[in-house]
Amino acid sequence: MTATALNIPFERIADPAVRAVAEKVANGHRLSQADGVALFASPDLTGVGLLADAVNRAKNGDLVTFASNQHINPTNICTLRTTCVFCGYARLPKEEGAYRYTLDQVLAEAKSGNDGMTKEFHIVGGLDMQAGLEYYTTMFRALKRELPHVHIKALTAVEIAHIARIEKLGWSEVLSALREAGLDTLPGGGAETFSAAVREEIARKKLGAADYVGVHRAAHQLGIRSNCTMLYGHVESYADRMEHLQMLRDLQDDTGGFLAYIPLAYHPDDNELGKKLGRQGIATSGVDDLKNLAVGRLFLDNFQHVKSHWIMVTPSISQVALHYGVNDLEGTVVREKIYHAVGARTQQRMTLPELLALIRGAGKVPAERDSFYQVIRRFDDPAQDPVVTAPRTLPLAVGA
Ligand code: V47
Ligand code: SF4
Repeated sequence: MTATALNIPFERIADPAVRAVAEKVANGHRLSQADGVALFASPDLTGVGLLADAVNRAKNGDLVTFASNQHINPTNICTLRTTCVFCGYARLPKEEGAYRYTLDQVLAEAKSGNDGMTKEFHIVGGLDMQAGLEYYTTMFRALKRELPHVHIKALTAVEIAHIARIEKLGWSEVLSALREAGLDTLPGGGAETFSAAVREEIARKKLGAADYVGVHRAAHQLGIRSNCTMLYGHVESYADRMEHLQMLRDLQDDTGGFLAYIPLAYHPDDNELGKKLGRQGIATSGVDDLKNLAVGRLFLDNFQHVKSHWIMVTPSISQVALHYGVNDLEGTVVREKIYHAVGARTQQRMTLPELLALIRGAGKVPAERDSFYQVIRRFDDPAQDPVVTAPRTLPLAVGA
């Protein structure tokens, strides 16, 4: 990627607290958790953004990448349905709307996708007692047989631990068996916010922070790369966010196995937590979305890539985020369900021309990447863009 020298515009940073953090960055010092809290607390959003932008430009230049990916959610049946109070996607086995795809349904969805453009399947779902190791190994083998060119990014750390528990196997055994069947990388979901007190309130019974990190460490040790996330904008404090980022940075120091960091904006509709907080219809603010991306970029100095999830924060905020430290956008997606079950009003897919227009509108250069963030093709010249005729938006399809 086209990196440049670090060039921080100190004169345009108004808040002395942000300027103090900028000094540390300029001198090559790592940020502390207190620095991160100061950035979150600062009213100088522009200053925080300028700093994050300078750091991102030094790492990634003007290039903004995206993947031709396709989300598949094979089951919404989940044993944690009543205790993950922020989730609107999960169902109990006999509840209305519960579904578990057969292998044929997974293959049909995989092939129905993206006019043959899909290069990555992003497969996540619920903790379903009937979806154990064989369900997923059979699925991955079939996907690789039918669509061998497509990368499989599948199963959060929480799902890996669930499969290990029901099969009475260790995490590494499960990961090895899945890799043998075709798993390429792990997505970053399931992290939520690591603080034990926050987890108790929003995700009681879910895999704890140390085990989330442990599963990713086990994957990295096997050579399986992964992403990581943080769910923000619910009951957590700034200090909770920084404790979370510290754990991610520490693991990255140890293994270098994370590909990207993706902050996930909490959506309050159609879930218990949203009702309890009186937040129905009130999503995270654009300011907080940008701050989370920028602080992630600044604190996670050992990450190359920070991704904005346009489905969760809207395409417009994702576009602006390209000036707040972000160098990667969630890709084409095709048919999103998890956030559309909790109030996301964004479209469920993005076509290539829409992604190109979004990135160019921010004055950046779009590039399609593979799942390991290697650039496949740059789109420097709009006159050379391929002609794409895919429809703009698919019908909303939550559940099966
Ligand atoms: O862990 C659930 C989140 C995640 C809500 O690795 C919610 O590239 C907001 O794994 N409001 C799963 N978020 C999604 C996931 C993911 C997404 C994008 C990119 C990547 C990647 C991974 O969805 C869950 C949870 O944090 N989620 N409910 C909600 N109400
Ligand atoms: Fe299940 Fe994941 Fe929803 Fe929790 S967030 S209820 S683990 S699907």
